[in-house]
Amino acid sequence: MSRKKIALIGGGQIGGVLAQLTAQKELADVVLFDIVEDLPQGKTLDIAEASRVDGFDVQLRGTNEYKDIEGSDLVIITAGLPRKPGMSRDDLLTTNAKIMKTVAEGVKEFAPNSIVIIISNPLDAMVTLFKKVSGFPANRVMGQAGVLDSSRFASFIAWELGISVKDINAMVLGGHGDTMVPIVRYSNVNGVPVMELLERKYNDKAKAKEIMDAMVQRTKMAGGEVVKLLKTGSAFYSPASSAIAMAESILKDQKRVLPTCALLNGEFGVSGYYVGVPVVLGSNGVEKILDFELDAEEQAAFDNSVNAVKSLVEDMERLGF
Ligand code: TXD
Repeated sequence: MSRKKIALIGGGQIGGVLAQLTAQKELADVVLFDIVEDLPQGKTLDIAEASRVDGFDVQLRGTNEYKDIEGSDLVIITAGLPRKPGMSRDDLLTTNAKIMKTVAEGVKEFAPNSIVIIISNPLDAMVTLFKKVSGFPANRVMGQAGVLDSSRFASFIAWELGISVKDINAMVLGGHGDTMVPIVRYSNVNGVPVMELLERKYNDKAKAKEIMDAMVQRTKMAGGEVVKLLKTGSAFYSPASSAIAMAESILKDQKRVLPTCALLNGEFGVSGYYVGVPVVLGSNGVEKILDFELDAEEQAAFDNSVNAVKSLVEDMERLGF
């Protein structure tokens, strides 16, 4: 059996870590594409030269030409610019939409059978645009946000309880923005409800709620918290790890259930929009969306998040995309 092939479009901060993790896990051969000359070639050479130390046997190649992504099973897209001082949301939307359009055209031409995971921001709009331009079926176009947002939420819960993060189950649904919806009701430590543990820890229901509300708020603002510390860019280790978890489930047909930005067709009461929901990821990409009943408060928060996604998509259409 020949090795799988991953194309990484965008060789910046996240793209570099994606290449390294793919190699270290021996998931697939890697082609790292960027429009900046020599950058992807330099990064892949650097990573490849650690192959003896790390003990991996995959090929790594940097390129500035789309034809090199030919035959890719999976494509992960990070191409795009982060917001700079003085740039409006519309400015960023226009710039990144232009980039995403050219990327979608390149992927459509040279990797027409690939499964695609998009990471570029504004996420929900970029996934929508890629789908529109490529014409790929919905099961092959998805976005990464929920794995990261959920991992952040789980980390905060683990730190608060002083318990291994491995045993925390916490899920964040909705769009990738301030309106995302951490699902508190089902957060648990190997089945034990987190809220009950907090109530016992503080022996006070109101205090437990206050602590949970703060963790929910921190989860929603977690991207900004990292940006503020880094000053020159946004989070890149954790977004890369999150996309790799999705990639691994797809390439190895693990059928893991991961929160994924997927096109809804009636699930959670929504049709025709990309929103974060629990998804079974396997060799066919988005194989199934796991719909379940939200309570009134969760549904209201989810609908609010969907409205934010809708207005983002409308803004993009208004700008001509
Ligand atoms: O969870 C999530 N979805 C996210 C998303 C979490 C954090 C950051 N997220 C977004 O990912 C972020 O707002 C950006 O839109 C992307 C990529 O973040 P990264 O930190 O990797 O950005 P960089 O370092 O600026 O890298 C972007 C690269 C850079 O090397 C550019 O030269 C390249 O994109 N680029 C292009 N590549 C290919 N094709 C075109 N047209 C192109 N234009 C720029």
